[in-house]
Amino acid sequence: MSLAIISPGRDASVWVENFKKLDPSIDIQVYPDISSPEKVEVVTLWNHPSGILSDFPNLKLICSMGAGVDHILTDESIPSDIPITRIIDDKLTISMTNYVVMAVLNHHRQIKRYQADQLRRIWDMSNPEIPVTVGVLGVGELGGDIADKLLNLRFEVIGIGNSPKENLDYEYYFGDQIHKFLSKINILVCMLPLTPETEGILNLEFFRKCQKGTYLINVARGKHLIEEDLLTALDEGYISGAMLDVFQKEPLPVEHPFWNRNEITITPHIASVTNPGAAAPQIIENYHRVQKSQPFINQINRKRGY
Ligand code: OXD
Repeated sequence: MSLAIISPGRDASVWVENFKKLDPSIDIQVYPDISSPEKVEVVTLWNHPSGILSDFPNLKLICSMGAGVDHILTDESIPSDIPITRIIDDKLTISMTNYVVMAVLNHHRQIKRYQADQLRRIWDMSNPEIPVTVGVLGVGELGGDIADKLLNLRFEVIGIGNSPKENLDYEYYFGDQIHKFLSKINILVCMLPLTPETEGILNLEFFRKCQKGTYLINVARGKHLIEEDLLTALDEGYISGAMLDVFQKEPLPVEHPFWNRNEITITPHIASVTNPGAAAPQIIENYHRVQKSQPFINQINRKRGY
């Protein structure tokens, strides 16, 4: 039995090191040097070449190397009965929450305005805070933590998801109440998983339901956003600015119009980066569970897509 690592363009050696530390006996094959595909029962993936998993006739488990699994589910050649797991890790959650808290605070305390004032030596004490109500679109593992932490900082927070939830300390909507949700908030944080239902959800029709001046934070996936619609929504005033960590195409092409828009702050998909040291134990635990035919940890629901 062996574990294959397939993450083209990423350094796999740090993963191998962490896996070996946890289980020195494990046989690991790293793509593209897979010499015995028939021995591979577990694969761990990040942006694998589509279709490649059909090379492994004895595959029993697919592990994402990150929190998201959309990069796996878009490969239609993967048989529907193979379980898929993802990484759930406190460090990932903390980084993501800190990033969003930073983005909310930067907007609320107008850091761009004061940076521009500094350049022009302007001392302007008027209106130092923008009053905000933060809407979190998707309050799962990561979005739920963001909502809780913002609430602890005494922000007004409203969540929305696709199923009813109980015992939340903030107002929560589900189902088709998006209109009501958007009419109450002026910072929108997209934390949705990427599925066929959520792809392109941040589009012009959606933005036109927002209160004028809403600030957008997207740390989920670039494909949630129709990028040219954001430019129109900025021009129309529905969106006043955005902090974006994810893009339709990454790295963001140098000629992309977002680079020239002062209202948009860009970071290069660093909001929350998987730490192999923290993620490896979950993958090795699941590898051992394949050997013992036990249920997996952090398995996603393939029908739901997350
Ligand atoms: C992830 C990511 O899903 O890095 O882990 O985006």
